[in-house]
Amino acid sequence: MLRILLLSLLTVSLFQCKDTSIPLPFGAEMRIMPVDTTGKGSIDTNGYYIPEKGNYRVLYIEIDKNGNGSSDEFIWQGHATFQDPKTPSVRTMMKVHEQVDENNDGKIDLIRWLLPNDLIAMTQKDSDHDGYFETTSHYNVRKKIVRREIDATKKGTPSIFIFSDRAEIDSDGDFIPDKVVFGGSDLELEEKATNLRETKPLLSKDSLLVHPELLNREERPILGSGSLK
Ligand SMILES: [Ca+2]
Ligand SMILES: [Ca+2]
Ligand SMILES: [Ca+2]
Ligand SMILES: [Ca+2]
Repeated sequence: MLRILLLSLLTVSLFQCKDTSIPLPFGAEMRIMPVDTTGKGSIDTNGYYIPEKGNYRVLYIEIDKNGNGSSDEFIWQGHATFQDPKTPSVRTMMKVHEQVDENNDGKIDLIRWLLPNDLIAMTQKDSDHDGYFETTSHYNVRKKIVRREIDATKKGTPSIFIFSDRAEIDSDGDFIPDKVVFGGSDLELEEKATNLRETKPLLSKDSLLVHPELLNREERPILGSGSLK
C-alpha cells in the first residue's frame, strides 16, 4: 500500500515532465532532486534530472522504500509512446528499466527489462540472494509470466524451463530439453524438475522450448515468440 502511494506521489512530483520538445543543451549537467514523498521529514527518493528551459527531464530515480537510509529501488526513465490528450503540455514518462533490492540486504535481487506501454519483456531474479541471478522469467503481452528458466547448476545456461503445465529439463547440457515433468502449479513443477521426480523422456520434436509454435499465441513470450511462423 505504501509502495503504491509512494509511486503515485512520484508520478505527480517527478514522472511527468513538461513539454520536452526543446532539444537538450549539449553537455547538460545532471542534477539531483531529493524528495520526501512520505512527508516524514526525511529524504526517501532522489530524482536525477537534466534541466531544460522552464522544464526538466527526469532520467533516473532511486527510492528508499523501507526508510532505512539506503536505496532499494532503481528506475531508469524514458518517454512514453503515448500522450494523455488532457495534458498535452506534459509529456508522459515511463520506466524503461528497474532494479530492486527486495530483501533489503543492500544487493539487487530483481531486474526488470521493460518495453513501451508498461509491458515487461523479462525479469531476472536472484531467488536465494547469493549474488547469482539464476531465474529468468519471460512475459506475454498480458504481463503474465509464460516461461520461467532456471539455471539450477549455475553454469551460465538454464537447465529447467517451466511452462503453464509442464517443466522441461535439459539434463545433459546440450541446450535441448530431454526430460519433462507435468504438474498443476509453478511450485510443483519447479520441485519435480529440480529433484528429477516423475520425469518422462522428451523428444526434441515435442519440446515447447524448441518448438514455441506448439504453444497457443497467448502462452508465447513477447521475446522470441515465433509469431512470424
Ligand atoms: Ca532501503
Ligand atoms: Ca537483496
Ligand atoms: Ca542466486
Ligand atoms: Ca539435453
